Amino acid sequence: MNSPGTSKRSPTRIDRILARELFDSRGKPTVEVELFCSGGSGRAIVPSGASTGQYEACELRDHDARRLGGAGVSRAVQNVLSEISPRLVGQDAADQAEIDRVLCELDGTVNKTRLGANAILGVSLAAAHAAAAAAHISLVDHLHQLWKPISVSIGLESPAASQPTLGAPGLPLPMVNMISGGLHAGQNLDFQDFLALPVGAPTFRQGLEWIVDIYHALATRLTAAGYEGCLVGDEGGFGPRLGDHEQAIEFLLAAIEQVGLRPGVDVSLAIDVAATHFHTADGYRLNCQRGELWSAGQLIDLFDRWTRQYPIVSLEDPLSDDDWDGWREITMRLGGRVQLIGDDLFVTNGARLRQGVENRVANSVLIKLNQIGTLTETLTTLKMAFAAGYAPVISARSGETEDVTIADLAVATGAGQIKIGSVARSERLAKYNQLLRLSERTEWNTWLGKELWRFRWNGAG
Ligand code: 2PG
Ligand code: MG
Repeated sequence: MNSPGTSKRSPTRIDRILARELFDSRGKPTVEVELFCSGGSGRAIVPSGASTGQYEACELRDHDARRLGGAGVSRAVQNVLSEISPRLVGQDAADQAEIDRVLCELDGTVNKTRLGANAILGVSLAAAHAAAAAAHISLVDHLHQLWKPISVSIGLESPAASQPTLGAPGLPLPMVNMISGGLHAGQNLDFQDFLALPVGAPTFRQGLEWIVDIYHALATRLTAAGYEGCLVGDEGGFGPRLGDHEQAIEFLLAAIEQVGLRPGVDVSLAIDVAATHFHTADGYRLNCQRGELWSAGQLIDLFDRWTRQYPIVSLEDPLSDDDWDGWREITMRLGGRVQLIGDDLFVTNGARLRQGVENRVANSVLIKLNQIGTLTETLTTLKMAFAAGYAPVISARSGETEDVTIADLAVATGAGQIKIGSVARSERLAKYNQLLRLSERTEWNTWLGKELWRFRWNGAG
């Protein structure tokens, strides 16, 4: 019994919240939040994108040119300390929905421009880590408990949504960046990521080992061909100055074959086109094509041809985030046989995803926590994707840290796919390594990659 005058305190009661400015994998300042409950503490570091969509939640930076090129996040840190902390101390960190509701209400803007989505997400995720620690359970267990009861109805449910395996926990198929262009590598390729997917692997670990072998074979081939094979982009993928996009695809296919694997059967390809960043008022400007302006229709024709000619099973942001007509057309033409992922298009935002479902645009959605700014909103968008039959892909950002939360999130929600970057650089490997650790536990090690039979390429469409 408690002595008079004291009441028994819940282990998940928030006692204190700290925040600090740290640095991400590009050497840019970012926010870390550390949240202390009576029974345990947790912390989270917020990532940052380069090819960001215009509809993303606000990443609050200082814009004070006297320090760190204006990229400092001391205002966001201060917002955690002086506004968010006093409001949340005493609350229950285990009640994630309430924490996130309070955070959104306190901010009071549509895109979290007042306090900053970087401040808000840091607190939201640190609360989840602390609640798990205070309850003496792992983060993946805690996230699964948060995930299960979330229910959404968008009135557009697909029959696929009733499949029992969807959203059950398990290990995701990794979509691994091999060759980088666009804003991530600074060389001449317009399209951002050329990725490999170990769709025929019998286990997650085997799939990752294949990818590591392919990565090293690719380095050797690029170097032998006179390209700077070992220079890597922001996500650890190689950034050679190739002549055109087809060359990137051919190099990747040759590397897959070199290690004894079958393109399209064991390992398929994906491209993150990231078209928003080369879209102009007049059309899509392609440096690879001597600066020519292409229409959406011409790009769609190209992707139609490539997805018949090569084992490419997934295209992300093939058109820009405002090109709804182009998106509708590509979905009509390719959507029945190719995964079409909306990243900049949907920005993990439930309202934009709903608009996509209503307009029959895309068939898959990229999920990035910092595009929307709280864990609860992220989980809700993810549930919405399942309900609509849109395949979700959990994704890292090009600016990352040692924080591995997304690995646990992908397993806990059974999202089915994860995109972390390449198999080089520790901010990427930290997350793959966490997935390998989780693969040792029977309750989490269902290999969802095996169920993605649709990613086997049949060469014709
Ligand atoms: C993307 C991501 C990750 P960024 O476009 O999907 O590859 O890049 O974080 O720069 O938006
Ligand atoms: Mg993208």
